[in-house]
Amino acid sequence: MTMTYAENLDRLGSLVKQTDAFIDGVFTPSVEGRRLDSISPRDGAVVASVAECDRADVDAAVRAARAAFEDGRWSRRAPRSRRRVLQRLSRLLEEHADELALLESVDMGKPVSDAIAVDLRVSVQTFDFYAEAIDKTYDQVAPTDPSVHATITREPLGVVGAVVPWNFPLMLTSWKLGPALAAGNSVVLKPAEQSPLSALRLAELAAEAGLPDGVLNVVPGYGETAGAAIGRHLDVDAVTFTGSGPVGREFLRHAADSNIKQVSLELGGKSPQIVMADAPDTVDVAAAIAGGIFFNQGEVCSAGSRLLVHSSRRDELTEAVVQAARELEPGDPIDPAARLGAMVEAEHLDRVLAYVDSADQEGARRLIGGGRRREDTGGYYLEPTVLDDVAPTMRVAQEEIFGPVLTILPFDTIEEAVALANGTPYGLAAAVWTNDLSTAHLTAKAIRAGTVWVNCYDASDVTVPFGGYGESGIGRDKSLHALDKYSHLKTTWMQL
Ligand code: TXE
Repeated sequence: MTMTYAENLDRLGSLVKQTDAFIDGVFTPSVEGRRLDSISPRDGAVVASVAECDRADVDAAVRAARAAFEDGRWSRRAPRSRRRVLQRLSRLLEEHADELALLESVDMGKPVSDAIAVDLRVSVQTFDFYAEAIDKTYDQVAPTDPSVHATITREPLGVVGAVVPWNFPLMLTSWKLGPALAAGNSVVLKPAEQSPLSALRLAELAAEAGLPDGVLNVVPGYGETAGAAIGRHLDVDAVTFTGSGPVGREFLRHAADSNIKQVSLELGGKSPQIVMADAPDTVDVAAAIAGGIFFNQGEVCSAGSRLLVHSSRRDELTEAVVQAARELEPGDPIDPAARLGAMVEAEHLDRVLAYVDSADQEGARRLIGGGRRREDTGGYYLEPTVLDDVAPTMRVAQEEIFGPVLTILPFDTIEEAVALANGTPYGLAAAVWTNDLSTAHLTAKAIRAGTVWVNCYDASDVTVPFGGYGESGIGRDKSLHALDKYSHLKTTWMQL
């Protein structure tokens, strides 16, 4: 990354290139002509006015996606040919990484350095991975009686509706689009109303890469209108969603009430970071724990929001984590020096502040944070916050806050730690810090979560699945396993 703060400020005026919906290969206003303002959390100013799609636009997008799917312009292409297009898209994302990172940062408030180092790097890798995978994936012949020949082949599902949130707009989009497109599906994508810009630019780059018209359609709009229209649509074969639990439930209801479309859900968590008595050096652990909760302003589904600490390590670790929080000052997200950005929108900032208030009222002790910062900018900045004396039943210990708020709960035995770790309806991720091999293995096995980190936090790679147990959702993103959720398995019997 070579960008400077001054250059980024300079580029803002000419940054936004596409603001209309993308349907059947054409950027187009919404049918009703309505528009929604995308507000930048860095200063509360309007970044762009974007087409606000509703049911009629979703209908048009699904029609285009269906037509593209049925005529085979993408779905029946040789996998090798799909590979080339997706690889070109990956190269284009790489070439435009600075621009896309800045767009992401302005639109939703994350530090631009993180957008480069994480969001763009991962998006590029994700398209590359599925491009590379798709012409190396073989179908199967079943080990049946020799008098018959039974094959198990994969077929694309058809039209996939992808509804994504605002915390990693481009990265989560690539987690859905990579495998869905590689497998031959057509997609109707609804970005979050808070962060529609990178998806529109992605669509433009996909067309430049050679993705045929109609295969990827982008319908910016609100959840209750455009999102629900995707969920209820009779001609959408599957919905892949990342977002809140209540909306995940809505999609299950929509599927039941419409065409039993396949639904996969990634719904967040309340992930524990368990520090055993024999954990490694406190300074290292504290730095990782702070990163695990404060990265991306805590607006991370796998944020390590509960620190479960053995009583013997409590005082030293608490002090070190508070010190790490003290060193993290929110800054203008488009300044490459910023390590902590702005909360996505005013309503969300209020929601997080209300959680901190609830902790005060329920008797938790605020060690640091909980206050707004940089209010004079008009942006939505919040100090990193650490809460001690948290009881497992408090709201801040049970519910996803989705902000830079760490809760501390002590324990005395490993059994107690595991019970606390498993004591929420979620099961997305967890970390265990210990120098004892058996403790590491036994705890990792006992925790009900889709990902368990040992002596690290947030380690991530496109090669491993990501998703949750319990109310954290259904299905997995990433890895070769994600191809399964965008493919039908067909059995064909031949009597010989
Ligand atoms: O999520 P929503 P919000 C959690 C996190 C956060 C809370 C609320 O705890 O504080 O959810 O965030 C679309 N039918 N996560 O309100 O509403 C919406 O337009 C169809 C966890 O932003 O779930 C957007 O595109 N779609 C999380 C997407 O759903 C609907 C990431 C997500 O918005 C809809 C984000 C409806 N009725 C929030 N209502 C994670 N798992 O990482 C909304 N949408």
